[in-house]
Amino acid sequence: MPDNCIFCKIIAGEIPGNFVYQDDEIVVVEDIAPQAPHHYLLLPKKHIPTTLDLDLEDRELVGHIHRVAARIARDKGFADEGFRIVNNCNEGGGQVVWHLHFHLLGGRRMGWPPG
Ligand code: DGP
Repeated sequence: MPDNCIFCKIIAGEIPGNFVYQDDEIVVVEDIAPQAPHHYLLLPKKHIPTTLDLDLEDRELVGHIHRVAARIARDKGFADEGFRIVNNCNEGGGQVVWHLHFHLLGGRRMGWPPG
């Protein structure tokens, strides 16, 4: 685990996070700066810096993340109205934390195109 990775520290319980789900592969926490009434971060426990660093062996992990996102949207009651799953990749894509994560946003109408 890299010393300076804030998401690795949340996963390890070294800094606090509001966990809504976890299993052997991933954790889901509330985003510290929510951009929608529901805003969760889906984090693989494995440290992967960006989408560009995904290996063939991570195929199931990424699928699992999306299935868990759908389950959370259903469980929290905002699946039917619609939601968004976002991955920001690299600085130009809006990424500020270098540990792969997917945003799950819901509870309001989403605009398009995104900023
Ligand atoms: P991105 O721009 O895609 O790298 O998104 C990073 C997100 O991480 C951003 O929405 C804010 C969130 N975030 C940053 N620091 C923390 C933290 O310490 N705890 C939690 N829960 N979220 C954080």
